[in-house]
Amino acid sequence: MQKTVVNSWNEWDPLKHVIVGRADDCHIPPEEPALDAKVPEDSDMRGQWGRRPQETIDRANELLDKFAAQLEARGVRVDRPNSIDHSRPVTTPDFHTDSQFGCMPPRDVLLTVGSEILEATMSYRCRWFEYLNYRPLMKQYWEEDPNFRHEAAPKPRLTDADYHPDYLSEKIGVEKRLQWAEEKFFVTTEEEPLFDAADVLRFGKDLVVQHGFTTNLKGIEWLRRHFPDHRVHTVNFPGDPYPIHIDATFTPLHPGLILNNPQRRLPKDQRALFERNGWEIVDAAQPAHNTPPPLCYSSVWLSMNVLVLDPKTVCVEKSEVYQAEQMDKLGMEVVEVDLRDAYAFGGGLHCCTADVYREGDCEDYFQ
Ligand code: ABU
Repeated sequence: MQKTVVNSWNEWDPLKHVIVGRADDCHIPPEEPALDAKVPEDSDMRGQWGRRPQETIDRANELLDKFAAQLEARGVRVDRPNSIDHSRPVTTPDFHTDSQFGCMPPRDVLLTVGSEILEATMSYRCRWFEYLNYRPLMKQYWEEDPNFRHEAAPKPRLTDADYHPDYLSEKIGVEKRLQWAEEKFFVTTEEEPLFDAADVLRFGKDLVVQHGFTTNLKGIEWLRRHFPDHRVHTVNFPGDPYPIHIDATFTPLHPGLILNNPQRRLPKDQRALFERNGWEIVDAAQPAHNTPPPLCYSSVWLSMNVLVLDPKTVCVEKSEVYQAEQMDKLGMEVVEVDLRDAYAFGGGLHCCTADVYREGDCEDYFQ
């Protein structure tokens, strides 16, 4: 096998090497502040925790394996994580939680910028050790690629001071949540830097980062200082009552074109950066489903959580027929991937992957 080279500067250049997650030993973690804030109030997940049913793990793994084989058939090298024991509790001097989460989805934990893979701080206690699922791969890449920079952001303490108690109430209501989103009052406080990698979109020299439940302003400032050669832009989406991870909200397809979640509304002043540089922001098609599948944290907008293989080719979940139709109209070749039964394990096609190598260099798309 060819030796690894780590290189990826954006979300659309030709993909040649990727990590695809596994559903092995995935758990629904016990209640904790940041996680509870994300679970919708009418969700079937409220009050449940423990190892996910084996038949759902097997089914999700079957789909993830098939997706990996589809990518390999298109010439993409695929690596898979090594699951740790997610039933083990996490205890630090600052907190305790009775189980962990899983090795899905890698996009939340690993941020690839050029020749660097950065392990995010994370903001859920149950995800504190999640990077360990990927350490065998990081070790291999480090040994094979002399230019690979393996970095880890400072582990956060995740004491109660990291979370606003207002979000701990059983019934908040969507109206109140939307008001808080408008005011940029999220469950995480500014106690210490926090970010999930899936809140970051890479546009070459520019990194666009969502401020929301899983990434705070200090986390964004940490990224700014860590990547001094990049411009880091903060965005937020006041139409999202449960704002975590930017990749079901704002999806660049190739230079000049972004899909936008029509419900979540990027504010006008934040659109300006894209519009004055000639980028078109197109509202995404409606999702094909009215509800997420059972025991799923994510919203129906996983429809737009697509994986771009190159500027003309995109993987779209098979049942998301409206999204596929829109991609076709936008001139993209659509690769259908059956993944809906794996959504519950942490997301869609973009979520369940993490870039290792895309062709191309760091370009400057904005002024
Ligand atoms: N991890 C992406 C989930 C975003 C959403 O629920 O819309």
